[in-house]
Amino acid sequence: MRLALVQLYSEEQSPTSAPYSIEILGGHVQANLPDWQTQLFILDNRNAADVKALIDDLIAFDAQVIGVSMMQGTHTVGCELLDQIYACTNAAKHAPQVIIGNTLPTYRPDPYLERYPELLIVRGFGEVPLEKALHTYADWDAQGRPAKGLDYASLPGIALRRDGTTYRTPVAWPADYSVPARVDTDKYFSRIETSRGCHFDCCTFCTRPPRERSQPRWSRFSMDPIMDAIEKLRDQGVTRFTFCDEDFIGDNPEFCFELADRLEEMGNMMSFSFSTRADNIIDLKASDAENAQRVALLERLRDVGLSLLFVGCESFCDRQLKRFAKSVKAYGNVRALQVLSDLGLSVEAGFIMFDPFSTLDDLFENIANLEKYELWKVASQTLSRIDVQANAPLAKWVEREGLIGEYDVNQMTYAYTFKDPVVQKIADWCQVWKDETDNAYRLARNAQRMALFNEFPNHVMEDAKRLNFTFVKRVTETAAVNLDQVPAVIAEMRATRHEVIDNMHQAAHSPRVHSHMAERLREEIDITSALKPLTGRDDYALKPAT
Ligand code: B12
Ligand code: SF4
Repeated sequence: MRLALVQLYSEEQSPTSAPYSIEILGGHVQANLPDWQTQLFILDNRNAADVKALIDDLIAFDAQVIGVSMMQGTHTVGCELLDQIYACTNAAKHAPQVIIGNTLPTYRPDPYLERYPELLIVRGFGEVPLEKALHTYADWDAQGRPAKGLDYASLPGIALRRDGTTYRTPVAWPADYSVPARVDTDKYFSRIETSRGCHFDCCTFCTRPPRERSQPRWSRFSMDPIMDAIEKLRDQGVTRFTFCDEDFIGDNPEFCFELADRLEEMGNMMSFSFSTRADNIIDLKASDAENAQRVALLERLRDVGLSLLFVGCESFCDRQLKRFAKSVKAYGNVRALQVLSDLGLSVEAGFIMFDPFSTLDDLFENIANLEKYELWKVASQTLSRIDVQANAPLAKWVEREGLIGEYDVNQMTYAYTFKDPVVQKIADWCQVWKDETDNAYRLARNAQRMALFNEFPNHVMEDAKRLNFTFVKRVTETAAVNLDQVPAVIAEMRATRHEVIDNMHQAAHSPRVHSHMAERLREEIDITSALKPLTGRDDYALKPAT
């Protein structure tokens, strides 16, 4: 039996971002269904010719089941692929069963089921539903080749369409971690997980996996398969990886202490990063003893290879944090970043300047804190606006306030207008500036992340961050007094930014990043520079002044 798993990419994902959804599913099938031969395929829509080439590969492999992973940004390329798969195989007596999963079909299955009625959709975690679907397929196959449109309705974690009605079953949590089947550890930056879900489960802008009331918010995998996955990477010569858990520390730091012990026993020479929230570093509501334990954990992890932390701060303004329901205060975010700095750990802080309800006072508060504590140096970006994602509580709120705009099927987000018209103008100016500079910024930032901030010209990113922060600060200060003076400020800033952009390009080219990955970043620069010229737009004065 043959299973093909395809990972789709869009411009949003770095070309070095691992095809981890299919790596983990491939690993799971290999471990649990030895009768199935699994092959992993990549379709990167930066190269239009790939769809035809992939169809040829799939036909040559003669897959009985084709699984396609459709994360945000991949709707268009995904439909192109599905159209071609069905066009090629519909006439066949035994067409392959196509299964799609990941964010887009999980939250919005109907458009896909309407267009492709024989499709099976997996909602949320894929391990259990895919395994059961393959069992079901194989059982039917044993009784003679299966007919089209098998009935998978009793499987967990799926959506399918019968007689014009969509049926959904509850998401299925995997029993344990499956050691991923890696595609190419030289080309892609490897990911590992220790848990699924998020025990905080509170933020209004976040789309969490669909879950029943009776289901857990967060669950930790067991230690052994995680260590197996790490050892396998080490044996392949990998020196850096990231734990991509949504909530790595979760509500059992004890596990992380044990993980540190196991890494030490292994004689770990690899460095790693992970993401967490500020209150998992310092919780202002907790006792000193509890906080001392948090710091001790970070020290322990640092000593066994932790080099970089992503902290989801999101804001340094209490009113905005309340809107985001982060249940963290601005000062809590600041303290957490100070603690990490004292520990000598590199940090990137998630930060979102604009949301639909931002006021000028909110912007000034964020700007003041970014400046006072020099947080602009660690903020991932200071020009960003929040994504209003389908199915997130924020989307309903924005809709209720009459601010919601068009739905983007690719990104699974809604356009929106800002409640305050001056903030709208500032956010639009920042967006134009970001569009012009973001290509270089994202490439260099990805390179810096992959280097885990070591052996990388970090001063280049600091210059870029200073430039962006100065931009948003000056535009906000000027707009608050006189909107008409903003275009002159922008023109002045544009005249000074070339060197910073050139340096980012050079940094992303840096051979110090990682030879193969740097090569792929170079390709990305060449492709995207051709598509989107970095400079040359002159419409600042026109755009937000309506
Ligand atoms: C690495 C990462 C990124 C990277 C790479 C993106 C990628 N997906 O490769 C980058 C930095 C580009 C990124 C960007 C963004 N990200 Co991100 N990212 C992650 C992160 C940390 C890890 C992803 C991962 O490897 N997950 C683990 C794997 C195993 O899960 P999975 O891919 O979902 O696969 C499982 C299922 O979906 C399913 N499945 C998937 N494919 C298939 C296929 C088949 C056939 C089947 C049967 C099943 C199946 O089975 C898999 C195993 O259970 C997650 C957090 C997390 N832990 O998930 C956030 C996360 C996915 N990101 C998120 C968001 C919001 C974003 C951004 C929108 C942020 C922003 N505002 O810019 C952008 C979107 C950019 C885009 N258009 O893609 C959200 C998504 C929320 C949602 N809507 O579901 C997450 C969950 C974080 C969060 N809680 O907010 N991200
Ligand atoms: S944003 Fe992070 S902390 Fe908040 S609910 Fe989502 S995963 Fe959890």
